[in-house]
Amino acid sequence: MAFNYITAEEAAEFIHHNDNVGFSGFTAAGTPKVVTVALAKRAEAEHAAGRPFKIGVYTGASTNDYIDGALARANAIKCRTPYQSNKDCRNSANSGETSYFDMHLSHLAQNLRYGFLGKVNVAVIEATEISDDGEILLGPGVGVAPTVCQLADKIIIELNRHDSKELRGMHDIYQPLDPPYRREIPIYKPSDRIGSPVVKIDPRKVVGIVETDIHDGVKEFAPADEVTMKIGHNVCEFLVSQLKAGLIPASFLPLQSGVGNIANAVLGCLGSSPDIPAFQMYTEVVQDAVIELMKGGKCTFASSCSLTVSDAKLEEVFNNIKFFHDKILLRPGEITNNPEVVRRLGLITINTALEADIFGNVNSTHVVGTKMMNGIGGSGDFTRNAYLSIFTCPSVAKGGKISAIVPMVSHVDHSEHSVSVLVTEYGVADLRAKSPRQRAQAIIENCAHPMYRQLLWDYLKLGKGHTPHNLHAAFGFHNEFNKSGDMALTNWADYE
Ligand code: 0RQ
Repeated sequence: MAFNYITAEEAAEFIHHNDNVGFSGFTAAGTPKVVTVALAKRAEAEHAAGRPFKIGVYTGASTNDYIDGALARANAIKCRTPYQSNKDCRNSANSGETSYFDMHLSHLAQNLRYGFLGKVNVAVIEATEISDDGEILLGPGVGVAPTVCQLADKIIIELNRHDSKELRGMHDIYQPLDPPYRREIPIYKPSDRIGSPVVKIDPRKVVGIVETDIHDGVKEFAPADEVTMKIGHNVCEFLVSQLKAGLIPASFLPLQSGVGNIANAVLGCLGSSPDIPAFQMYTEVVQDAVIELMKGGKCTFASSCSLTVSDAKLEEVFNNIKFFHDKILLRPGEITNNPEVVRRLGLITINTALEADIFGNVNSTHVVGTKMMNGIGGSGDFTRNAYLSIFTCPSVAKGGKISAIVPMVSHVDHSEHSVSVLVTEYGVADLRAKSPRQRAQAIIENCAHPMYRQLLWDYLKLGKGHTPHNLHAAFGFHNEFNKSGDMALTNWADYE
């Protein structure tokens, strides 16, 4: 079939007010880059003419400024899920302008298929290649692309000449059947290939192809600082102790690691530890540190939803494609984050908390209980089903005025039942087989910043019962921060 080659502006005309639009990619990797910018301009023009123009935005995870930034600034997002990390999109969610609903990443594809989120009208897909009979070779991020291609009436392709065709063979595209017909997902080790190297679509749905030549623009991470290095060492020492105690099999288990500076530093430390054996990863994001671990032989395989690596690292991967090609598989988020597979493979999961309470509940999303930061992302998919779920965070934020260890979290993403281990730069609290009082002791002693320890001990004295909370004082730290801007000034006498 001969496709229509069109401009981004022409492509944007296929998207109407109130449409739900699904996008390819995961983080910035493999995410469309020009149609949404044209769409944002169109929305601005419609608004200027006094007409409404907003769309629903469904993606694999966070995107790039071309989607979340451009559309949020144009006030063109009606609803948004499952995850974002863009300043303008965050502001739009926090002001209530955008209806953002924060969702486990593994749920999105099936919730779309079940019809829970309404009709998907249009899919905008970044492709490296498309064949006449509708086989799409995706770029370095998969996300929810196969599902939105299946569900949408219209498909717009951004054919990105920048992506290397060497990616062929690195994707593993598989969609499970829906209940009551679903079977097990036959992944028994991270490298098991179960699907197709391409997304197969009905070519008649393609309304146009827009050619681009733009890189993903993933930024390099900040070099690890003293705090992130200490967190990395603490995680590493803990895992070594577990190996020595026989609580992790000697051959080790596959790792999942979140994104960000802390995750990067933790991976770096695992890589340089002679006591950690070579391992595989079953994760959602391959970031720069994983490429380094592969080069050093420490990470032998990674199953991921994206190659979210800096431009220089991606270049390096393509320049050494013979080495990397059989060490990476890129799959849909529904598979990379699938609870069934996570539980079967026995993952060691490492994610980041904004705050944790002294009983082990974790808040990954809400600043002081109300303001959305990014979203739960894949952290819940992995944490709830892990062999060993670890959370890391610096003990304080904002120069010490915020303690990351609080009496009660101001929002719960991961409950005490799913969190096995908490790690800060001060140490490790192993929460397994501990009562709430014992957990509080471990967390205050090992993880809290010294300047907050006495305040936390004093809080415990105010509580009663199995989980010794004092509901009057439980948000004392947060109340004090809202009042004076410094949690350290909390005075429990105010609550007696
Ligand atoms: O703010 O940048 O203004 O200084 O939060 O904190 O310590 O740099 O850590 O970048 O890893 O982000 C939880 C948000 C951590 C992230 C979160 C402030 C702090 C700083 C960032 P500044 P750090 P990170 C895989 C798994 C959920 C999704 C997930 C996240 C900023 O890891 O979104 O895990 N996780 N996905 O100063 C107020 C506190 C704070 C605080 C830190 N208690 N109160 N502000 N900050 N603690 C990925 C995917 O799903 C794709």
